[in-house]
Formats: sequence, C-alpha cells, structure tokens
Amino acid sequence: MFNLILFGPPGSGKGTQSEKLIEKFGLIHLSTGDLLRKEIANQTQLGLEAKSFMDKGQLVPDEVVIGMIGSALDANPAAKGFLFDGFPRTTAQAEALDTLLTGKGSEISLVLALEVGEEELVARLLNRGKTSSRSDDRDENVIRQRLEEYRKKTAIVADHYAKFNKVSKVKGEGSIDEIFGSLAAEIDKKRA
Ligand code: B4P
Repeated sequence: MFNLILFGPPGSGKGTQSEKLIEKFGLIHLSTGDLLRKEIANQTQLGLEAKSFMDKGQLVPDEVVIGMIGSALDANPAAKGFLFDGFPRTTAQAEALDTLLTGKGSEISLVLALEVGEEELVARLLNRGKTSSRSDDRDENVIRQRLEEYRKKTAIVADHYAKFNKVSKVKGEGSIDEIFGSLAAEIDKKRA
C-alpha cells in the first residue's frame, strides 16, 4: 500500500490537490474536513458537536476524528493506498494513525508538506468564502484562529514524520498545475 499525507495550513491547497492526486495515483481520498461536513449536513449527533468547534476555527476533539478515520479505513479493505487530507492535525492523531496502519501491516509512505505564506492563505480562504457554503471561510477572525490552531497544534506533526525521513516540502504558491507537477514528482521519486 502507498499511504500519503498531504500536509499544510488551512488554504494551502490540500483539498484542491487531493482531487488531482487520487485520480493520477488511484488512492482513496480521506478528508476529515469533508467527513465532518457530511456529518453536519446529515445533522448527526457527531456533526452537531463538530460544528460548534469548526465554526469557531478550533480543532474537533481527537477521539472524534480518530474514530472516523478508523471506520473509513475498515470500510476500504481492498484499497491500494490512501491519501490523508487534513489528518493528522495533532501528535495524538499521528500516533493513532500509525497504530491503525500498523494493525493493517502498513505505514505512512510519504508526507508532502505544502508551504504558503500567511497573507496568501487568508486571501484564498476569504475568496472561497464568497462562493462556497462554508461558514468558516467567511469571517477573517475565524480564519486567523484556524491558522493559530495550525501553528500551535498541527505544525509539529511534520516533526513526528521528519524523524523517520518521510517529509518532503513543496512550494504551494504558483499555478495549481505547477504545484501538482511538483507533488507528483515527489511521489514518483518515492515510488521509484
Ligand atoms: P478542512 O476541511 O481540512 O479545510 P482547510 O484545511 O481549512 O482547507 P482546505 O484544505 O479545504 O482548502 P484548500 O487548501 O484546498 O478543515 C476544516 C475544519 O474542520 C478545521 O478548521 C477543523 O475545525 C475541522 N477538522 C478537519 N480535520 C480535522 C482534524 N483532523 N482534527 C480536528 N479538526 C479537524 O483550498 C483553499 C482555497 O484555496 C480554495 O478556494 C482553492 O481554490 C484555493 N487554492 C488552492 N490552490 C491554489 C493556488 N495554487 N492558487 C490560488 N488559490 C488556490
């Protein structure tokens, strides 16, 4: 199995690039943001709980997202690999993911970390907020809170995987196709 983490701050292009990467490499896309928004749309108990955190720009509690990922892995036993988008976002989530994959005789193959400047991130998310139904993209204070959560709790997740030499940094500014080319080249290098 080839298991990829697409890593980076909110607005760095994870969702955008994931769509293209799963098509090229035949991976199953697991986005915790998308899974949570589906729960909210279906008005489940989990969704209602998650919404209160997401609307404030805070991370949803670890046990909620870890449980969701565990179920999604079990639901795809024949996958040739997974692309994790927006997960793991804390060290506890990274350790839980390692344990889940070890239980399936697998591991993370590569972490691609998208690097984008903060003002560009804010501009992209506010821009998406004009047209999408995502309430967390409409308020600049909420966007800045998400970036603060990233700095405080998520950035260190890259250090966890760097210890095992699994992280490649990729410039996340430029055209979507250019960035996709850089990401695909890193994957090809790893699989060669
Ligand atoms: P997510 O759904 O993961 O969303 P995100 O990180 O904010 O941004 P996303 O990845 O979708 O945007 P993208 O960069 O693709 O998380 C939302 C919330 O869910 C979190 O705040 C948290 O509350 C919760 N959550 C999710 N996972 C969690 C977890 N594991 N633990 C706890 N809580 C969790 O794109 C942004 C915009 O940029 C788009 O409009 C796109 O068109 C544009 N763009 C992309 N590439 C571009 C480029 N090269 N140039 C110009 N614009 C570009």
